[in-house]
Amino acid sequence: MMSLRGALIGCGFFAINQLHAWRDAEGADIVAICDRDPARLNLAGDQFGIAARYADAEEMLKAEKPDFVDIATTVPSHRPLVELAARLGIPVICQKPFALSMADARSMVDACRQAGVPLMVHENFRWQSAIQAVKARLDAGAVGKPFWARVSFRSGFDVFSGQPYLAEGKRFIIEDLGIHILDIARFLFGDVARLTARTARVNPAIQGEDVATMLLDHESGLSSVVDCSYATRLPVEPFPETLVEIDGTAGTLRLGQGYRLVVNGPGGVEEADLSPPLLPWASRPWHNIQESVFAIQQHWVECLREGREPSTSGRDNIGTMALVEAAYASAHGGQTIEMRTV
Ligand code: NAD
Ligand code: 89V
Repeated sequence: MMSLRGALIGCGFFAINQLHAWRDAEGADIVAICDRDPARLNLAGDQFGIAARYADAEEMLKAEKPDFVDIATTVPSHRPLVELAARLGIPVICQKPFALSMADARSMVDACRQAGVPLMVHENFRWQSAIQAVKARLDAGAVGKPFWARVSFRSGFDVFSGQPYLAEGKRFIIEDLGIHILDIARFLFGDVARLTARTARVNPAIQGEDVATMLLDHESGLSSVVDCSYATRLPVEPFPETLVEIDGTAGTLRLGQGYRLVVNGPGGVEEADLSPPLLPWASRPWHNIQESVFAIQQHWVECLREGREPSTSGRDNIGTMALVEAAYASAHGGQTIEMRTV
């Protein structure tokens, strides 16, 4: 079968991971890249041997007519680029955070639906193999019916040196990182009826919040705590691990630091090491995220070929975006937010 011809927009910090993963993915190749910064464009083009290089996304998409486009830019450019892809009838992947507002997110989803164009948000954290393994245990009934959970990401890692824009926005941890952790909570425990949040800024050198604690009432009746921090100094730095605790009617599950899984269920105690593989191009501590980038991109290729909706389609991601908006509204006003109002 012919490989799908992909084009990528935005050759910055994170796109290098996406380009590595595209090289590994079966059934797709990146044939053209675009960045309005010529230095970044040429660095990526030379590293990955891609000759077709453009400063303008519309020019690239019209000239190359790719089978899909991967938008790896930061959020302000997402809506114009996704809507451009929809107008040109090109299936589109868009990085997280998907949109600046719920209105923008809905507009992009509508534009792609009306054009009949598949749309996936590059929401990769649920694709980490440890998280997939937790989901498989839950689906198999390993702890019975879950009634309480905690999904936690606490770190003191310096994310600002690689991504300086993270220090500059009025919003930080919920929008950039919490969005992943909230998505994991939705992936594991389903949609949410109401949410309450509190935030803090501990690091005085940044503009936004770097600590967030959220209480989610899921539609299933389960309560989960989703907590994130970039102000937490632990003896062994866990970046970028997401820890999970689940209590169910028939047992408990713990995904602890060091990717240690302990499940206490009706069949006894299972202990497993869920450390992710170190892909040949990956580097610690990012290998966990890098593995999930490969997994989500391979998933996209399979979905596109088979005409299936991706796990993190634009439609699905509206649910995660809504949790982010609700968290900011709750932290700002102090009240609990009913999700149907977001
Ligand atoms: P970056 O600023 O390093 O790179 C973005 C690049 O896009 C820049 O080179 C910029 O010149 C280019 N660009 C922007 N608008 C453009 C346009 N209209 N046309 C052509 N080029 C354009 O940003 P980054 O750190 O690589 O982040 C990109 C996205 O990836 C962000 O949304 C971020 O949240 C996300 N991200 C995701 C993860 C993850 O694990 N899922 C990790 C890091 C970053
Ligand atoms: O996943 C992300 O979006 C990254 C990081 C893990 C550093 O928060 O920005």
